[in-house]
Amino acid sequence: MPFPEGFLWGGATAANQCEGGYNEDGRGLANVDVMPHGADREAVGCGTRKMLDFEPGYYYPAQTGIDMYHRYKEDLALFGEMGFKTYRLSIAWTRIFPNGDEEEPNEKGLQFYEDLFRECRKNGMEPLVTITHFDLPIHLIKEYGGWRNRRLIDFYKKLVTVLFTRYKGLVKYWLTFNEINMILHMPFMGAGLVFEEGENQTQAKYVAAHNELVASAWATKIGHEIDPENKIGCMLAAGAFYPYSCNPKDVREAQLRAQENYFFVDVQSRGYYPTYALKMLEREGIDVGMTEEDEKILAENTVDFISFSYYNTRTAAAPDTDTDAASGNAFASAKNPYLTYTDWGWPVDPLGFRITINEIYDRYQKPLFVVENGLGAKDEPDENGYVEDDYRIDYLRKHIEQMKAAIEEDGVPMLGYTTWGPIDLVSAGTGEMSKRYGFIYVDRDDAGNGTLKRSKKKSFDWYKKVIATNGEDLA
Ligand code: BGP
Repeated sequence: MPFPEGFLWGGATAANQCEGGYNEDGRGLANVDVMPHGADREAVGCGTRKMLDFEPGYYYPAQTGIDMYHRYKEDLALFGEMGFKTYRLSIAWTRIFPNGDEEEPNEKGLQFYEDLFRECRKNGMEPLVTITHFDLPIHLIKEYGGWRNRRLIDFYKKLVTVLFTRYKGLVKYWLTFNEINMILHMPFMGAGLVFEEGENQTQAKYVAAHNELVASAWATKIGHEIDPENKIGCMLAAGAFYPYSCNPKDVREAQLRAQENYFFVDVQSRGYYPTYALKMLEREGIDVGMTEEDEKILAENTVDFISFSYYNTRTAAAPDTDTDAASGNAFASAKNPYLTYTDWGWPVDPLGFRITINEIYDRYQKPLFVVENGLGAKDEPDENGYVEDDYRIDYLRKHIEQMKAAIEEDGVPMLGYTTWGPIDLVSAGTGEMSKRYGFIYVDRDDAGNGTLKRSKKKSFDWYKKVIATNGEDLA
């Protein structure tokens, strides 16, 4: 039997992509709330188009999400029916500290997540909690400049202290920052950075990254002190970089891109800056503001496990090589002619999943947790909301097979696997609803029309069987 006893099968969501209720029960405004659907979303997410409030003429999908704030009992019951052992969700920082720098937390926000965690347990699911999934109180951006300001470390410490204390015994698995490497690609979404004309963006990104890395290490320390049972992990947007060809120039480029990506986890897992990063920062003239205390905190508080999302591999070609471009999870890369592509142009590479798993385990030698994997596709529901989503089943089956091989044949220790978006939700990259990942269909379109009614797709029963057989029956 390849999957270990107690392997945590489940699904993953993020607060801002499903909760809605953006202004209820004292919740404050966050960066993720003001990312509109449509052409300007990317520029806002990248911090080059300043949008710190709702503006007329735009539609903001996070305001309502899929209304999980009000419907979570129904949704968790459906996850429970599929047999989920775990449910990964994130906390909206602004429900706990609406502005981010208050003295006292908002009780209604704390109560909401307490109720939700109890409901998880009632349905047989271990909560897996992302402390920050891209969200940041707008006030911390307006007042402090987002994560480029060291003071955010203290606000984050306060947030995590409140969370670890309040949910002691109720939550054991925690992730500090979702896809921490996303700072480099979507800096407003990943770190609340809005750039001024002519600003050195690389400098701002690495300073923000440093502050998040230090905050993450503090969270690990505080979490272990409050409850030694806590297991605290980091989270990487993963995907191996292939060289476009065996030309050493392409191979070197792939290596550089991989280092840029692994930098974050190198620090979180090993406890110090890797030499290649120190040299790069020196060359670029970047001072991240490392203090002696930072060094000590980083060194003494490395993560317990490594979690990551995997959607696709990337292909790197030497600069000035003439290649077609492919999209992917926030990273543009060269088009790999050996792969097929999704409706959104993302490569599909199940064997790359096994390659990525091995690469990460070789590098860190810590247990792995796959906390996102899935297919964003266009679904055609019938009049009852049923979708014959064989393409989704096929994608997941092929990926689970590769994960199985990584465990069984390569011996990689793995804690669990949560698919992205077990219920349709708002896409982080595009703000669309029509990019669907779920086993459960949600009646809502890209403009916010629809009843929000939930219905099971074909993949619902398939995944239920996969879990019931602990990954033995993938047919
Ligand atoms: C990851 C994020 C998720 C999620 C997923 C799918 O980057 O952690 O929040 O949305 O990708 O991406 P998208 O929603 O753009 O299809």
